[in-house]
Parts: sequence; structure tokens; C-alpha cells
Amino acid sequence: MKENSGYPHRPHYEEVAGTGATMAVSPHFRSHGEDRMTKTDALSRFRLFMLRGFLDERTCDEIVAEMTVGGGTPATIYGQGSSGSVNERVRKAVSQTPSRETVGSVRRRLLECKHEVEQHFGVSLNSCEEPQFLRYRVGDFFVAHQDGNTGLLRLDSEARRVSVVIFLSTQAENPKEGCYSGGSLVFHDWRAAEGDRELRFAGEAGTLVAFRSETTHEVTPVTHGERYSIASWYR
Ligand SMILES: O=C(O)CCC(=O)C(=O)O
Repeated sequence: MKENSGYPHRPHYEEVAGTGATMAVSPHFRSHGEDRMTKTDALSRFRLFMLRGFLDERTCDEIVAEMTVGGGTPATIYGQGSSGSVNERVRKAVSQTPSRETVGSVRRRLLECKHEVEQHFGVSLNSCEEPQFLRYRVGDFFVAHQDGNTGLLRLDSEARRVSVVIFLSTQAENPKEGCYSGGSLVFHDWRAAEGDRELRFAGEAGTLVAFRSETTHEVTPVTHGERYSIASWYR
């Protein structure tokens, strides 16, 4: 991945009618995405921060190419111990390790938009964890969970304030060359009114979505193709 590729655009903020809130929108915001998820929905229910075009297409392809070289290791979950453990009934995905340069570059870009994330969520953030590069094959998933900031657990992950997912590949409803099906990132809010409790976020290569780490979310099983994403957490 080239150092200067991939994050050419500064986002701007758009006011969302009727909510008094703003949403970060990259200049590459494409209206077809609004069919899948309206801005008002995202803000009023889950207060998502979204940047389309956070990574450009070429950068996504380069990272995916790096991720398909090595074998990877099973993605872990946090438990009582300080290091993660593997439990394929909870999370089934492969954690890949691209070059140090790529890992460092993605992390730097996340730090570059820390201020915008702080503004959006109204929190002060110190750092960002080393990004995890995830590959989901057919049948892979991650059950509904929270990443941190629950106020309930004595785990290191509690220090996570804002979680980030960057999509490296694009979801398609029906099987399509180069895309994946299934594998939706779904946000849950059991307190919301019936019908508003779930938000399905369709993955589009290059899009970044950030959410409060206590937000319950899952990745539904992939039914076709391979899903590639990056996860990280601001603390
Ligand atoms: O890969 C994704 O889209 C989400 C990963 C996730 O939920 C997590 O790492 O907590």
C-alpha cells in the first residue's frame, strides 16, 4: 500500500433535517447508499459516523491482495484473560497480517480523523488500537457483541470508546463476482421501539463507519464470496 494513496479527500459535515445533528460525509458520498440506510436513521438511532471513500478503490484492492497471501490466524474474542481466545461458536473469521507499512498507514489515517470522530461523538480520545485485518469466508460470522465502554466489565477492552470498521470489499444482495453476500454489519438497540431495533449496514469498499463501542453489533454469516474488513478502536 503506497503511503500517499487512499485518503485524498477531507470530509465535510451535513446537517440532517429535523435532527439538529450533523453527519460527516466524504466528498465521495454517493446517493445510492441512501437507499440502503438513510442518514436520519443512522444518526437518530445509532449515531453512526460514516466516511465514504476513506480508502480509495486501489488501496482497498492492494490491502486485500496483501491479506490473501498469508494463511492468517483465527480471530480471537476478549474474555477473562488479558489476551484473546478463539471460540468459533462466537466468532469465526481469519485475522490476517499485512505488512507493517500497511498496518501503520491505516492507523495513521485513523489518527488523522480522530478529531472529527471526537467532535461527532462528543468525547475526548487518546489513541487508536492497532487495526485488525479480517477475512470472512462463506459461513464466517461474529455474533452480537459490544466492544467496550459498557461500564460492567473489568477488561482492558472497556477502555474502548469508539469502534471503527473499514470495509475493503463490497456487499451484494445476490452473488456477484468480486463481492460478498450475507456478512451484514448489523447494529442492535433493544431499547428502541419495535421495528427500529436493528440497522443493517451494507458494506461498500472504502467506507469507514464508527460507532460507540457499547453499541451491540454483529456480522451475519457470509453466504457467498469473501468479506474483507479492518476493525480498530479509539480509546
Ligand atoms: O468485521 C466487521 O465488520 C466487524 C468486526 C467486529 O465486530 C469487531 O471486531 O468487533
